[in-house]
Amino acid sequence: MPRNLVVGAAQLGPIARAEPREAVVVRMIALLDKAAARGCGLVVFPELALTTFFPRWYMPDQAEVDTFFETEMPNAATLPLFERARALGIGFSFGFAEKLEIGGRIRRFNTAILVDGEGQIVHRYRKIHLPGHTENEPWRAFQHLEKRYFEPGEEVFSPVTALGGEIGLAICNDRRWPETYREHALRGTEMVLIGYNTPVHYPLAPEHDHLQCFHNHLSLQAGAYQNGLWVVGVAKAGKEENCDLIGQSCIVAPTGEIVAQASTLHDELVIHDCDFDRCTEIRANIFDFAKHRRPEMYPLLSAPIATRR
Ligand code: CDT
Repeated sequence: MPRNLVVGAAQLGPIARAEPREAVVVRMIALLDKAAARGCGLVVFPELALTTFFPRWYMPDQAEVDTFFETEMPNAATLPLFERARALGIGFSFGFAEKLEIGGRIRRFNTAILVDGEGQIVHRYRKIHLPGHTENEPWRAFQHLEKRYFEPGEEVFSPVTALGGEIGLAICNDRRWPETYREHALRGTEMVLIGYNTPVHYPLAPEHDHLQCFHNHLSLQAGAYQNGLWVVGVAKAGKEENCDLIGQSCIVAPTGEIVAQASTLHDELVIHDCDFDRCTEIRANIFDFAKHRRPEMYPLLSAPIATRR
C-alpha cells in the first residue's frame, strides 16, 4: 500500500516592511488554491512567512520589534488561511515570530507550525540554531539580529505522525547543521519541512556570496541522502527592502536528488508526489543505522564542547 503525499513547496517573493499580514495571507491563499488544483495534500511556506525579515534592522524600541510578533495562532490575520486550507482539506506549514508568556515570563521564538487537513495545529517547532548577533553592528550592510530578538527553542527535533507520514520541522539555519537531519532521522522522521530567509550577502565572509545557492542545495541534499528522508526547502526570495534573498526552493528525495525546484524569485509553487516509503531505499541499505552506524565511536558528537583528543 503506497504511502504518498503530494507536497507543494510554496515559495514567497519579497514582503515589504509596510505590507500588512492580511495582504501576505491573500498571496498564501492564492498558492494554496493552486496547490489544491494540482492535488497537493501539504503546502509548505517559508520561515517568518507573515512579515518582512525584520532581524535585518536594529530596533532599540522593543515595542516596535513586537509589531512583527504573533501572540496567538491562528489570529485574525491568519484565520482566512486556516479556514481555506480546512475547506480544501489540505495541510500546511509556515513560520512566524511567536511571542508568548511562559511561567510569568515573556518569551519570543522563531517558530514553525504544521497544520493538518482539519485545520488543527499538530506540530510546533522553535528554532534551535539562531544565527547572527545580539548587538547593533553598523558596519554591516544590514543586520542579522536573530540572537537579539529570539530565544533558542528548547525542544529537540522530532516528527509528528500526520498526513500519512512522520513529518518534522526545522528552520533556515538549522538546515546547514548535519545534526538536524540525523536527530530527526534517529527519531523516525520521514520528511523535514524547512523554510528559510537567506541573504545573498554574508557580511562575515563576503567572498562566499557567490556560493549561497550552492551551500543551500548542498546542505539540503546531503541532509536528505545521508539520513534517507525527504526534505522540503522553501525560500522567502527576491529583493526584500533592498536585501537580496536567495530562492531555489526545492523538494529533495531521500536519494539526495532534487525532484522539483523553483526557477523564479517570486511567489511560486513547485510540487512533487512524495512516497514516504522511499526512505527505506536508503535506510535499509547504505545508511541502515542499526547495522552500520557506530555511535560508540562518535562520543564527541553530543558533547557540549569539542576537544581535539
Ligand atoms: N534566517 C536564517 O537563519 N538565515 C541564515 C543567514 C545566514 S547567517 C547570518 C541562514 O543560515 O540562511
